[in-house]
Amino acid sequence: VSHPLNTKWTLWYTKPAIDKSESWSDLLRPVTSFKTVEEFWAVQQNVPEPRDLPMKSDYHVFRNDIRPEWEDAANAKGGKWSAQIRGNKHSEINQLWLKAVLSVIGETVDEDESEVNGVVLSVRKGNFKIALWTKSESKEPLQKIGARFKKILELEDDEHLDFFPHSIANVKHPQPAISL
Ligand code: M7G
Repeated sequence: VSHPLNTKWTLWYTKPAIDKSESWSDLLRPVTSFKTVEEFWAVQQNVPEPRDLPMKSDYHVFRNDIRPEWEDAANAKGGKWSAQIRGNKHSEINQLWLKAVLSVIGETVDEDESEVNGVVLSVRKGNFKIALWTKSESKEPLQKIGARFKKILELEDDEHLDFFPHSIANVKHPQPAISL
């Protein structure tokens, strides 16, 4: 028996740059796609878990043929709900990432299935980040999705979930458009 997901999803990986000659497009690659719950678990069991990924790498899980880039037409007018995972939660990062991915591919984070394009894990110096990428930056639907995502990530009240439109992706110290 196989349980189809609403859409096909692709896992992408950004490998860390070895030197500055390597550009973003040299580093980002699709790993594999899945269309059913069973295929997802097979992928999950065969790729390294977040805690075993190298510094400066990312996982991206994106819907259909959407590339995990600001420039993709599906992302261009959207943004991301982004959370830093505190150091004392690093032992839980594998579980938190799994919960985030399940909420996205199971469509539980967005009841209308229309706003969510994908989810990203970033391994950075001293912290992990998890971000939910949305199709639009219109505030009304985003609030609901953000509130739900904050629960899924088990963030405390004093831990922020911040929304950044992709239009400011190149700003040095961007201010979030919304903060929950
Ligand atoms: P990041 O991972 O969003 O930020 O981008 P962080 O490392 O501060 O967490 C890091 C760098 O990767 C950016 O400065 C860009 O050079 C490149 N990069 C990341 N993303 C998501 C994109 C993208 O969507 N398009 C392009 N062109 N470059 C990107």
